[in-house]
Amino acid sequence: AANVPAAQKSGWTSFLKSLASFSGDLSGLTAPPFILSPTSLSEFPSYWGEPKDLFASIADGKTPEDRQLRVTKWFLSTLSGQFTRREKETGSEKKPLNPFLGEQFLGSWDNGELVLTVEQVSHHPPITAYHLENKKRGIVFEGNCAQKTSFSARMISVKQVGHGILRVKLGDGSTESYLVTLPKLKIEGLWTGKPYVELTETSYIQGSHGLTSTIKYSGAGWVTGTSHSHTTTITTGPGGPTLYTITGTWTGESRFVKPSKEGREGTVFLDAGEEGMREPISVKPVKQQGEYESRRAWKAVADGIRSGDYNAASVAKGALENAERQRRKDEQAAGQQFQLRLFDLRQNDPEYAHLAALLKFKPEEEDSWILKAQ
Ligand code: 0T9
Repeated sequence: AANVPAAQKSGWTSFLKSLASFSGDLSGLTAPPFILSPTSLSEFPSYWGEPKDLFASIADGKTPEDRQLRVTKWFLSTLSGQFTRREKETGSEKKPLNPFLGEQFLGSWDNGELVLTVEQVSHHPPITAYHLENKKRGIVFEGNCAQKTSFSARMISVKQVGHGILRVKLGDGSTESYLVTLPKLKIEGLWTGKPYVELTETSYIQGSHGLTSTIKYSGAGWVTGTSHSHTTTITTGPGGPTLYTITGTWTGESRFVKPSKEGREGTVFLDAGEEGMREPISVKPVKQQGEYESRRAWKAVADGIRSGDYNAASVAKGALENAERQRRKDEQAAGQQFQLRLFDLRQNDPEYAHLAALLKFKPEEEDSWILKAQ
């Protein structure tokens, strides 16, 4: 484990051992300091908004097919922010802070043209709800995200539980919607102390007009293969005739290949590596934040991690966690339940049922609900 600081080698080994005998929710495991991130998982939905111009331009699509291409392009362009940038910036993936129940992350882009609202709606297991809206362009992306993790063959496998629904208001006043399912991921590089993410299997984007994007992920294998690759097809429904095939990497260039219509073959669909295509979210200074806002609540912990004062970080984290446990106890004693502040839980959402049926997708029980912003 060449990348593990000498003093933390035994801590890392015992962390890996604890992983081997653990599955489900990793958030509670104690990891050695060098692998801790000062950022809470509640901030991660901001990756959906970073390619803000591609998100806004979905509304410029003239036909269902044009909009399906635009939604697919926006989706692919979020992936390098979601899955490789942290590793690139800090040398490895790190363990994010585990959001407390009711934790909020609020921010915007372009002076409030695009607004993100996030609330942690469950602590155990961790579930995050988000709402991203460009009011001017009439586009909303809303969803929830949880993870199921297991450990096998030297890596962590993560199934993302949850989905998003994108809605776009059309010129005639009607609304088109898109179900966005989430890829599975593997966390590799654990034994060398330099964890990184690779995506696997397939995710989908199902439009209410019937078109389907199928995104197949692959990585570097033993012998062949390029990291962070995908092949995406756009078909008239699941398994239907192919209109477009796009292949490349979700960190760099993707091109149209055969079969694709309209002489697009060979042309560039997206360069996800293009500078300036993703902009980080703007968040109020901590001093102006509300008491449930992530960066304010975690400030002492994050400061400790950033400055290497792990003792201060762990004392602050303990204090936050104790206060949370006490809140739950108080609620229980008063016969109350924690009330969400920003989202409502909706079961049996008809729009979701409709899109899932188009995709011939049988949602699991835990994924059959959605959270809507209040
Ligand atoms: C939704 C994303 C998700 C969250 C993270 C698995 C993971 C927590 C969930 C799925 C976002 O839209 C996309 C990106 C990265 C995912 C994280 C990567 C990761 O390692 C963590 C897990 C919980 C760990 O921290 C594992 C332990 C750690 C030592 C490995 C670095």
